[in-house]
Amino acid sequence: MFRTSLLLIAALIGFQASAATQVWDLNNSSGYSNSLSMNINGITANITGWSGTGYQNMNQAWIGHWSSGSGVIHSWDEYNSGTHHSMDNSGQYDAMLITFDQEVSLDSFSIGWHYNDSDVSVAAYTGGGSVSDLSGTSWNSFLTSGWTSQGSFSDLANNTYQSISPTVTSKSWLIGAYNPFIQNMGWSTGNDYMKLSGLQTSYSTTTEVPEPAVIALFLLGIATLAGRKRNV
Ligand SMILES: [Ca+2]
Ligand SMILES: [Ca+2]
Repeated sequence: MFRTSLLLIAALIGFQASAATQVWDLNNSSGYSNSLSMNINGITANITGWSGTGYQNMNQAWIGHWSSGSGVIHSWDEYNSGTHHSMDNSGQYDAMLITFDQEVSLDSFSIGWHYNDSDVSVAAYTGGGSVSDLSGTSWNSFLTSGWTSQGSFSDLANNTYQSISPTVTSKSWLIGAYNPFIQNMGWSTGNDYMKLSGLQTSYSTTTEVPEPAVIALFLLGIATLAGRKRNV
């Protein structure tokens, strides 16, 4: 009886879901670094750059911070060769690995600058846990290493958030210049040059919402029944 009552009380407690959202600003002009760390309301994001030709293992690249967004630079040649200081797919496929300290939904992103074409691929790590190093992975083995495509987006406009509609939440996300190894859309490659200027993430919070009046009435009923039983 007591156990059944507890279960019934639990059923009367509601759960109210709400979403906390975060906007990560990748516009700054601090130069370039091995990684970029940010914190919003206790959530941390660590961003690293990765580049690879396709069949060889990727190498970590620098993140370049510019006033119109951040780019991925995998060599001094790239640093010094104009448009390649962006996140591009000319020569090598560049991408940013964003690792959060909790599972989030990557809901949208924006670019602040592009040259020529502006096509992007997005993936989420669905292998459990998180990933902060892609050095043992090639783009060719990417989808068999726990990563799942979350869509490709073409002809992006500057300073406009593009929705992603992800199918999962994850601690690790990847966003890169259009990459057919992530999702083959048949689009042109070698001509996409972009700087990533912003990310929007969210996570859901659930709060227990007891319904006091209903529970009080229910407990009163139980007490009355128990009293009757004793009196029999
Ligand atoms: Ca680059
Ligand atoms: Ca393209």
